[in-house]
Amino acid sequence: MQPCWTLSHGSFLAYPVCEQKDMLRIRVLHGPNLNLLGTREQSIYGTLSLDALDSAITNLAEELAVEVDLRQSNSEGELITWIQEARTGYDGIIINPAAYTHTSIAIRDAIAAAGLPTVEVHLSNIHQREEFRRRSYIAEVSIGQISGLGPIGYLLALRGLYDHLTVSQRQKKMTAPGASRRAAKGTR
Ligand code: CA2
Repeated sequence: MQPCWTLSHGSFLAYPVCEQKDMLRIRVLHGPNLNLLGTREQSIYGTLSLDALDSAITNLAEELAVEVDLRQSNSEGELITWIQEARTGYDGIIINPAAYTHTSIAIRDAIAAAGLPTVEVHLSNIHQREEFRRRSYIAEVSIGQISGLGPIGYLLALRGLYDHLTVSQRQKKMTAPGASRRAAKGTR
């Protein structure tokens, strides 16, 4: 891993502050009842357990050199706290809010307030099921929604969010003062 450095007291001292400062950090949140994955309702939600799903997400994250923080809660308040906390230290959120998708203005407000690019994921196709599942309070505050593709949906969400974040980082660098001068000189 590349070390990264920070300058302290002008340029006299340089400390290694983290293994890789530019490493993206993504929080992955699973909502209520998703801890039961693989144990019941397999015809709708499949046979994969939550642990196996989290391992697949972790493996892809390692491949992309992204740090992921994976959490599940049955409590709306806990999910909201984790979204609020993500504001400091995280670059984006992947969330399957489960049934709160269709009811929680509070989760929607927390995502809007966090201001982080968020991808909404559903294992099942919420648009093909009961009428009440078609309404998502989360979609309007998300950069995208993946629904109906099963566990692969989380992996696509990670790839999509990674792409979104790296493109936006590249664009920020390009528009930063002096960027065109540095680009012309071939320096970073
Ligand atoms: O399809 C999805 O991922 C959902 O978010 C799952 C929620 C449902 O309320 C949403 O409409 C769509 C339900 C999660 C319940 O998960 C279970 C898993 C195994 C057994 C029982 C429930």
